Amino acid sequence: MKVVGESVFLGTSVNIIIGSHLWVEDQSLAWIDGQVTKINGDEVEIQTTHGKTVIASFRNIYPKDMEAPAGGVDDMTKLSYLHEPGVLQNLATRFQLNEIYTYTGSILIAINPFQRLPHLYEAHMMEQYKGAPLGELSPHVFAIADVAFRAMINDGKSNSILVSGESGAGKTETTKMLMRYLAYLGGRKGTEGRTVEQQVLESNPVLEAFGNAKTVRNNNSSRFGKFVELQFDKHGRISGAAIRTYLLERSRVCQISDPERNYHCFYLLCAAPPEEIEKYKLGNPKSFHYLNQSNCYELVGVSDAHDYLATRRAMDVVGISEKEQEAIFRVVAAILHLGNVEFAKGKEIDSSVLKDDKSKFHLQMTAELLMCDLAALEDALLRRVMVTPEEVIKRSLDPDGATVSRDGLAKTIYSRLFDWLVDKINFSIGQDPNSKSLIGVLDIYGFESFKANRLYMLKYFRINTLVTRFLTELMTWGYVCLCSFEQFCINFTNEKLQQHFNQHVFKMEQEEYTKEEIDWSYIEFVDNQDVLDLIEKKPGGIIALLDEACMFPKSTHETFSQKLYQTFKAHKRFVKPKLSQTDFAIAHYAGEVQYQSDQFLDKNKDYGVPEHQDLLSASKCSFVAGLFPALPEEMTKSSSKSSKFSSIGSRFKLQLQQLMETLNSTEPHYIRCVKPNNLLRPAIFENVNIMQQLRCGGVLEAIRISCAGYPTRKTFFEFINRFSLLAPEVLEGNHDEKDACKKILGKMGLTRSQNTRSCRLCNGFNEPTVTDRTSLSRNRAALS
Ligand code: AD9
Ligand code: MG
Repeated sequence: MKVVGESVFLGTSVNIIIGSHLWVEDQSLAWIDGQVTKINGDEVEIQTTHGKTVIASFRNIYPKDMEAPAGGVDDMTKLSYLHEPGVLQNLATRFQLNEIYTYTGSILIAINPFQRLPHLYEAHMMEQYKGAPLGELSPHVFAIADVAFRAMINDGKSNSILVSGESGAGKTETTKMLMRYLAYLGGRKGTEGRTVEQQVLESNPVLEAFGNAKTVRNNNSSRFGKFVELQFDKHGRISGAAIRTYLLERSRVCQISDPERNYHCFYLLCAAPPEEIEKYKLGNPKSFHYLNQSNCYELVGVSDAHDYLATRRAMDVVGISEKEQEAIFRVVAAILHLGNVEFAKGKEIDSSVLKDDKSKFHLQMTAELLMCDLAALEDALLRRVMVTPEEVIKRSLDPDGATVSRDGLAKTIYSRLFDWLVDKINFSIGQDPNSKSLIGVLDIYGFESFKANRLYMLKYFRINTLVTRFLTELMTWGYVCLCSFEQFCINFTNEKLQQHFNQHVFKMEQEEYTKEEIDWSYIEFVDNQDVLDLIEKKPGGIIALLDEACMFPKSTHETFSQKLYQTFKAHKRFVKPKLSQTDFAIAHYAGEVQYQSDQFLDKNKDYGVPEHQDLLSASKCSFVAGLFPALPEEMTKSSSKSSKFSSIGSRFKLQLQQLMETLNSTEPHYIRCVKPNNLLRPAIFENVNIMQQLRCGGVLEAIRISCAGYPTRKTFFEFINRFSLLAPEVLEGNHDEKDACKKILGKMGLTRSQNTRSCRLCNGFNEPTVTDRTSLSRNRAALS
């Protein structure tokens, strides 16, 4: 047949003829396949398999591999044509067969099946993956954990596994699976009692009860980031662990939007056995303001009563005593009662009083449960101490001010409680000071570009519930973007992790080739250092300017936004949206995100209200007092009775820096979780949605590099160590390692021409310019 056109993809030329099978872009399906029926100059007419006739230019069509295996390939680098539609098609084919895991080189892509697939995780599967070389068995999280474990044992180096993906993509489930497998490898078999690994595993349900909630994207969404460090002794047994958490979403404690829920623990406690309900004067969750802002109380397939008991059992395992558990749930109950305290206008201007007897009852319950003084609690909610150069005065708060004070107290108590749990778990699991190697597992929120709070909209747009519901719906589907400070921090995290990914996969790869003088057609990637500078540079970055604004009493979000516009008017990653005077947008690596600055100042301030601090540090309950340790005298003196400002943004930045330092000292492994649909249902594969996630996660770039590069490297010495048994004679009197390696290869009949390979990303074939060191590694596979 006559060749009449040529398409170029990823640098490769492909001939197009009438009848060629192709992929062409489609708005609703991302890619659609079809056959060429006509060619007119630069354009082709395609009859798609969906019965459409489409005209497309050569630039926008990609060849379809008609010989691709029916079940897809388990490693994308094995695809004959490496392009977006090929990758998508491969994932879709596998997903249909419930093959949810696929490699792209050494990166694992995990598509959330939204259904239990028990056969994948049974004990015999763990047995199978133990020690199996990567790629020998079907792709699996166990295989990645196994590689990390072997690398740690063999090289004595710390490893980390970074699990990423958007909300609901399956990060936490994947993390739990990884930890189960590592506990299996590094556990003490047959040991009685609470072992380190049991405690590590049981820390999950405890932290989930207090740090997870139902959101529109995930019924069990982690509202905090988590890095679990498993420490191993020299025999490869788990000898300690440390859990670090990041940025718990505090606002959820007092503000939820339909159809989301507050943290699970509140509902669990409301479903506790009757004696406890009676003791804490609880009852129907619908009677509590912090829970009834949403109409969602129950989760399909979840029994809160069962989970309450399971959480208590898990608490036993992680070493939280019966007495401490009682105090924890007493504090949870106190927060619910506190939320029901309402305020009305007082006699004096701008003052407030308790609204009614119901409020008085709840205030009394709060004081009883927190074991603090009732009058002091009321005072702490209704009045603020003001320090002027002349005197210390008590200023009354109006009902709005008192409500803010109440919510502030609830948030502070809850976040202290969460931090206490993390500290307690860490303390009781214990650290191994002698451990030389660890495996870190990171489960942290993915990039967010479309989230907003319904209450926020009600407050700021003064629109009715129906409209809000509609807008929420749109936001869920990604059509309306209203991002606030939390998303800013989350996206900042993802920029950091993306840079880590870039540096590891791309830069290091390129540098290595340059060092070895390998002819390497440089693959371009977008470096995001400029976005990071925009956010975190000190001085002058957005976080620094925000801190400055927070410390200056007259600042408002308007003045803060103006400062941003002025400072970054020429920054190519900063955008001032046309239709707003206070929003700003950042061109993130994964796309542009518009942030609403309205609440940035408030959310960045981590007020420690001294009245709240004093009240609770004087609690008769040692647990509650322990959550609010008295500040050292000099600190109390220097700040007098004013609210102390500490910046959440800067603290988070520091935490991230520390995390990056830890990660940089480890050998990383990546798992990219993908959410196949927004309905959270099995067997639905939404092409456009998935394509976007693959782009955001750098998966397509990673495919390019793994395929074009040389993924495994061994030194001559390692090669000889491993393969000299095939030709022991070459070592006799031979002191040149390189020469010895050549001879081993020669004896096995592997000549240099066999060491070169076709590179589907470059034009034609690689020249045999690969250095011996690298080509030897290729032959390792051939030899074994
Ligand atoms: V979030 O950012 O914390 O909101 P994650 O952590 O990415 O999110 P999660 O692991 O919680 O998502 O998974 C969401 C839900 O998907 C789970 O509750 C399971 O119902 C479901 N899921 C995820 N992975 C698997 C799996 N491998 N097998 C079966 C799964 N179900
Ligand atoms: Mg999670």
